[in-house]
Amino acid sequence: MKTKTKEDEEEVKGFVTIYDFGGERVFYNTHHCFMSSNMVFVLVFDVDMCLDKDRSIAGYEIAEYWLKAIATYALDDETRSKGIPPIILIGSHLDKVSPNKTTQNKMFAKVLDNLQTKQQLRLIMEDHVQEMFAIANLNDSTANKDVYEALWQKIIEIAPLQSQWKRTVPARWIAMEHELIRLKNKGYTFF
Ligand SMILES: Nc1nc2c(ncn2[C@@H]2O[C@H](COP(=O)(O)OP(=O)(O)OP(=O)(O)O)[C@@H](O)[C@H]2O)c(=O)[nH]1
Ligand SMILES: [Mg+2]
Repeated sequence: MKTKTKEDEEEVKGFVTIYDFGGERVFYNTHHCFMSSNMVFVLVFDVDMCLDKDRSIAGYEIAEYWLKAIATYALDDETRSKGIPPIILIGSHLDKVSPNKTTQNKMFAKVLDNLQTKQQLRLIMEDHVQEMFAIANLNDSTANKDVYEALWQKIIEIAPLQSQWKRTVPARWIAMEHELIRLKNKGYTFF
């Protein structure tokens, strides 16, 4: 991705690594291999599920599980109070809640309020959540282009909240990363 941090700066090319976590319980044991405080978390949860009386408990439990899991990666009180690691919260399935945008936003706010009735979750959200987006038809890749643009902008804006931002790393690591990307682009697969 190309970006610039200041108005008068030249655009620079940056690499973004995206991990899409398997959300099902069976994958929970693998998450610690990938999760760290050096990430921007985009946490997507199903708002319609939280509002559906038959699935509501599970819906809230999933959001709660992830918020608590991410919060364990705050290194200490100081980094936590700075919002490290940062979270962007996304509510999906809003088309199923209502066709009306105002109602969708209202219901998203209601679910967020319900989540925050637990003090522990409220504190986690206050510390780590940097932005929230309510999205309808997330499954339709032709819709919501403006929201996705805003989401990328937000990710860039809060990237400095990653715990290792601007820390020096050995040049050999960068060289190795470039080599891995080169091989991947040539079609090699790694297991
Ligand atoms: N109507 C509607 N369907 C959605 C929306 N977002 C996702 N879906 C559907 O919900 C189902 C689950 O979506 P996924 O993107 O696979 O969800 P996931 O959380 O990545 O699931 P795992 O990878 O299994 O953890 C799919 O059938 C999607 O098409 C939405 O905003 N509205
Ligand atoms: Mg998935």
